[in-house]
Amino acid sequence: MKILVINGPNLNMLGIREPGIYGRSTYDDLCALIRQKAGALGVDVALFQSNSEGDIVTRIQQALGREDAIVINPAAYTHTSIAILDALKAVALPAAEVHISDIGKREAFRQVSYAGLACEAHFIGLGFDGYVKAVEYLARKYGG
Ligand code: CA2
Repeated sequence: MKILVINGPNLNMLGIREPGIYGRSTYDDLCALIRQKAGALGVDVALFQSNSEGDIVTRIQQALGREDAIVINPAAYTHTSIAILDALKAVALPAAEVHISDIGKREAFRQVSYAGLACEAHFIGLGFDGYVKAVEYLARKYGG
């Protein structure tokens, strides 16, 4: 099974600023954690991070025929991007939404998740463990 993990804008800055909200570990640490857990589950992972909405839409489209499921943290685009929602609906692959912080307990503008409407599972406020749980969920449900 192949899972695409998508991270949106500014998540490449993890560990560099705002450690109070997002922790001290870096984006490279996150990638290593996901690779290690996926390896243990016998799952192939592709890791993609972009600061650009269009590039995220394009990568979601490219998942058709390439990956079997998607884990996505669209970061700030969560709350604004109907284009990412439409791309997830268009490819219709099983998808899980992840947020490091608990967006339900933050500002009012973070209370809407457009991308989440196309996701069947949500791992919110669990830190990096949310990605591990999302990969586990998709591997258990859809893995060979
Ligand atoms: O909690 C999450 O995972 C978020 O998706 C993170 C986004 C935020 O806009 C969402 O509302 C919730 C922000 C990612 C920015 O990451 C940074 C990392 C280090 C320093 C500054 C920002």
